[in-house]
Amino acid sequence: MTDYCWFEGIPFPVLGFQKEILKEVRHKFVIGDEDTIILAYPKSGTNWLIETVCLIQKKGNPEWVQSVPFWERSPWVETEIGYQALINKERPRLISSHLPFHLFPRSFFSSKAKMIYVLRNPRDVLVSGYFFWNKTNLAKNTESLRTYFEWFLKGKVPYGSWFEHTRGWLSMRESENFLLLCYEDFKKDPRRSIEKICDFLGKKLDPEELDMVLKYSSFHVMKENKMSNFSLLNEDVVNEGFVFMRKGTTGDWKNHFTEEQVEAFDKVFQENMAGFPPGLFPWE
Ligand code: PPS
Repeated sequence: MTDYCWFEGIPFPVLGFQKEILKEVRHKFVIGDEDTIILAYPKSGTNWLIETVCLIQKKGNPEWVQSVPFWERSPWVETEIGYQALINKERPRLISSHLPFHLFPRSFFSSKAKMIYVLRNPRDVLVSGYFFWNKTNLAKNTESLRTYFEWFLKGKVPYGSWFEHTRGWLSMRESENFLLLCYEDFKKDPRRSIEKICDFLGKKLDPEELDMVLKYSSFHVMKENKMSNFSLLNEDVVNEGFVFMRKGTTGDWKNHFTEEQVEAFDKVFQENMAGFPPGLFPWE
């Protein structure tokens, strides 16, 4: 694929996106108070969270996550298919999105809908994105991590700049209806993160139910679940060698960045994120 679907200066994937729909999503889509939204910059753990929330809703019973693809359980509001599905879906709805703050449905900002936002070390997001987008026909491909690294720092990757995206959404971190989760914390202590999500959503699970949520949302179980591991994606979207459930670890960037890239990344991070308390970013 050669380019993107550009909307308001943000590059979106070329398949499944339309400017008219992106516009409509922002201005016309109505989010209800009872809806739950899962939001993340791409490659931050969105699908892990979708699986977890679905399992929490079913008290750990895996039947739903094993029989319905994740994009039907929690459609992406900004995609053509997801938008249509959500308009016709009964409420309360689970809604996924990677949209930046300023392009998200405006109705959300005057609603009581709950949003869970996942943040991940952008260095790992970069590496994950490099391996993902290059094996799809959704975005501009590059064979070299060096080039992808440059595109990422300039925001010339799907959904634009990580820095702008993150700054936008972090502005909501004190809001009552906003839960900030970190991929790294989720990895370190998944039980604690699941408990946090349950508290936020007002769901009470007994210890056995929580064990089931832990089990069925684990990397290895999700990797085998064809409703969650992207193996149902059409061949016109993905290329040979595509693996969605790639590593599921923290710090993989250390295996890929050169010393020069480590320094260049730190510099851009400092320039862009200096105003935030360092404790917000719990990664090494
Ligand atoms: S997407 O395509 O933008 O919606 O991708 P997203 O789901 O946000 O992120 C994909 C990365 O999340 C990892 N992943 C997990 N890690 C740990 N545990 C579980 N259960 C899990 N499920 C998905 C997935 O492997 C991608 O990260 P990388 O680093 O590429 O492995």
